[in-house]
Amino acid sequence: MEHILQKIKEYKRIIIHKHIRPDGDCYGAGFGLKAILQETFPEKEVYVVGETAEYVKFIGEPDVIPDDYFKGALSIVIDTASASRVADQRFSLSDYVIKIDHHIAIEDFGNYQYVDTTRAATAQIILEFYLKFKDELKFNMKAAEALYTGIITDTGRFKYRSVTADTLKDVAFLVEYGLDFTSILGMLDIKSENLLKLQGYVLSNFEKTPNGVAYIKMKPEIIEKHQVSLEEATSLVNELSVLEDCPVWMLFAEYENNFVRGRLRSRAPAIDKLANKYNGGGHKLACGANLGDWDTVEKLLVDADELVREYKNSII
Ligand SMILES: [Mn+2]
Repeated sequence: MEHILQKIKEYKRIIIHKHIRPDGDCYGAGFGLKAILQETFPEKEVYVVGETAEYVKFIGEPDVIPDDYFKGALSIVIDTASASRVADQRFSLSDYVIKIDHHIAIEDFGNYQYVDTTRAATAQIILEFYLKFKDELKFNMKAAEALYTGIITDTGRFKYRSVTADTLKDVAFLVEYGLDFTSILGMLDIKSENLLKLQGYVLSNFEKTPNGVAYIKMKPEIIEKHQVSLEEATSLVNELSVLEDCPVWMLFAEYENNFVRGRLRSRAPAIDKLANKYNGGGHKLACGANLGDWDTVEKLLVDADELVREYKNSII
């Protein structure tokens, strides 16, 4: 972390990169870091690049910057395990690249990497970065709101096993700082009527494998019929998290060029190896998989079903 602070001090222009298909954590960590750096070093230029995400857009608006801004700049890539998932690939034009992440490392990239898989969110790492250098860095309410949003979205509102006492101690700082966490939770819970109806569709139309993998195929025609974004539609994966006999649940959808991806979730058996087999990865209990077509979904479901069968046998 000393090295990261050193590099931040060294560069005049700092560009923060989210990952493609941004989530609450990369938004929160990115805009949280931006707020801290802008508050501390008003003479520096700090940008956050990459796509927008509708449900967390209250945190900040990504910057659109020309190619020549990258020359001589410091790029900080957050919450992204592999180079191909970095939103705005122009980080390769930067002078120095730092990766800050909490995912299981699947690929080395950049000049310096700070990866801590014991942290529930990248936003938590950014908060700890601030707390470590409290005497040198400044903080503001924008940073507090962004980092809190990152932490609660990546922990399912402090529900996942990734939460530790440290997570709560770190967040205690935000509460002491005066953060209105109730209003942030309220903003995150708001859903459009269309999305609420799609939620109803998911609950009525999910399927199950024989041993207990619950899944929903979020086909393009369903998304179109409900007039929601792909991002909103795929955010419904955890609607299936509460089924008593299904410790693993998944959502599949078509992305660009009809490429099928899956969101894989588990409350007990580790699924990261399964995700690796299907060109994906992430955390032990929450992964993405790059499947390509719907036939491959069927293959993954067979493997996932076997994984759940073995898991259920192991606990009897
Ligand atoms: Mn994250």
